[in-house]
Amino acid sequence: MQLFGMSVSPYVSRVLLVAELKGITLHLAAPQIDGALAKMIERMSVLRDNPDASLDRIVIMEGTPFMQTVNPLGRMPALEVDGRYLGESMVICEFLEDAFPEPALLPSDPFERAKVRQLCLMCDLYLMSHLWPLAWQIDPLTRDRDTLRRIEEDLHRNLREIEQVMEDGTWARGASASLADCVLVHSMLMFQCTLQTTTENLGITAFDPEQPFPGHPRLRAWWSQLQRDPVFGAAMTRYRRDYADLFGQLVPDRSPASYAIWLKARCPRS
Ligand SMILES: N[C@@H](CCC(=O)N[C@@H](CS)C(=O)NCC(=O)O)C(=O)O
Repeated sequence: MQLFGMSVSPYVSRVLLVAELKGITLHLAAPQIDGALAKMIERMSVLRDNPDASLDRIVIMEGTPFMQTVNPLGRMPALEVDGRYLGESMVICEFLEDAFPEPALLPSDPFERAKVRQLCLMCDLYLMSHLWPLAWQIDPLTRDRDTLRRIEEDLHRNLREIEQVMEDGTWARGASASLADCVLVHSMLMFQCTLQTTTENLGITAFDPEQPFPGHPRLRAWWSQLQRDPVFGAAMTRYRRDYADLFGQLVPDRSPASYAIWLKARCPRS
């Protein structure tokens, strides 16, 4: 089995973590990624010379003929299984759960299974929807304090809602790691890494690396316990390193202005 995508994608890294917990060997392939990165760097230099240049929407692998063959949306991840392809990270995670039941990452009780799925869906549908609007606020030229405050309020509301579905203890739900932990941890990391590219985390305290999740004690306890777990802790370190490597390639001077150019090159607002 091969997984197509890059580990900095929280959708890709959740699948990698599920595979690791189950002891499955999953080869990670990032087809055409070097060409796509070179193209991105070229687009960034066009934008630096001509900030008003209008560029088509391109994202790292989306739209490449290969990715569209393996996933109609052209998005990562896609999983290859005996020459067949599967898209959507949650579907891939559940496929791995069905095909490799041990150790179980969904509880056996149907209601509890549903609660784990509820957490995954809440994360993808609501929390993750704030990521790009937040990233756009990194551009100091177009930053809008009101928008930023609104996003922060929404984030705290979503975190509170997620916390209400979680349980006290080491894991998000139940007595052992589940799909919910794999999904939540990488989404939270993506927010944290994105905000850490800015000074003072853009003033958003929710994902502060030193004091994360203020006002969300259950999430806070969960996060610190996960960091101490050998598999989750190592996955968190790996994700942070991979994000820093990619960001370092694309925005070597790490300035907010260059980051804004990167955003524009990656995902121009039409
Ligand atoms: N719902 C999808 C979302 C996947 C997704 O949006 N992936 C992003 C990367 S984080 C992507 O492939 N974007 C296009 C690109 O970067 O080329 C899933 O869970 O698999």
